[in-house]
Amino acid sequence: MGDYEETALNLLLLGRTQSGKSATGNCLLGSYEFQSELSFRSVTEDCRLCTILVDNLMRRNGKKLRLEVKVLDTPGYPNSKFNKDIIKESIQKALSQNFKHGLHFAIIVLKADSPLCEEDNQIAQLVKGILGPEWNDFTAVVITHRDIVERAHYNEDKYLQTATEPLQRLLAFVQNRFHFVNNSPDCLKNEQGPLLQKLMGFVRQNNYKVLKFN
Ligand SMILES: Nc1nc2c(ncn2[C@@H]2O[C@H](COP(=O)(O)OP(=O)(O)O)[C@@H](O)[C@H]2O)c(=O)[nH]1
Ligand SMILES: [Mg+2]
Repeated sequence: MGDYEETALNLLLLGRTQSGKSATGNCLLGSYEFQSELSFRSVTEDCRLCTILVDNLMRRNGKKLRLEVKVLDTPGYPNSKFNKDIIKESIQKALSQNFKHGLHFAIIVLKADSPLCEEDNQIAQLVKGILGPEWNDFTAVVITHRDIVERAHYNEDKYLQTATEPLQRLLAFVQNRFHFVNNSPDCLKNEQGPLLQKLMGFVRQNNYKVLKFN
């Protein structure tokens, strides 16, 4: 135990149905814990927590860092079955049950080829409703389906220049904390490290602050 420095990374996944929330959860965990599949309706009906220990990500203070990654997956929003109040209530309950030491980041998951429009910018409203007035200090954006972007021969920066006004505003609000992932099955292991390292960088920039509930 003395060989390791231990730290936690507590994350909440939010986004539309089929944006790739559960697949991003699996990428963060480096294994297939969450059910992720193609569907016309919302697949994930309840909030679900998964935890994993990651030992080989980085070093801190001359010791290996042992990272306890906790990921809370949530039903898609807007949802084909439940209204906003029910979704919000179930997420808030799960947050206070599972993250007693606080949350590092809520991650808004967006699919690279689904533009964030004014009408469906409700996701930012939901995050605000759940996290409160400091929401933008504790929010990051993960853009899935990077493979689509690559197939179109865009690099990430050039692709973001094509982003809609609501997405550009959201990214500015969250101080440009974003990361592109490719959650295709053969990429899971390669994508986990860069994603976790990026998030740990955001945590450091935030001076390891957490958002507490209750
Ligand atoms: N090609 C590709 N498929 C993805 C990616 N992320 C998610 N998917 C697929 O998109 C579908 C929906 O993903 P899922 O994680 O279930 O979405 P959720 O409803 O937001 O939880 C699944 O078939 C995933 O395999 C990605 O980065 N690239
Ligand atoms: Mg899901």
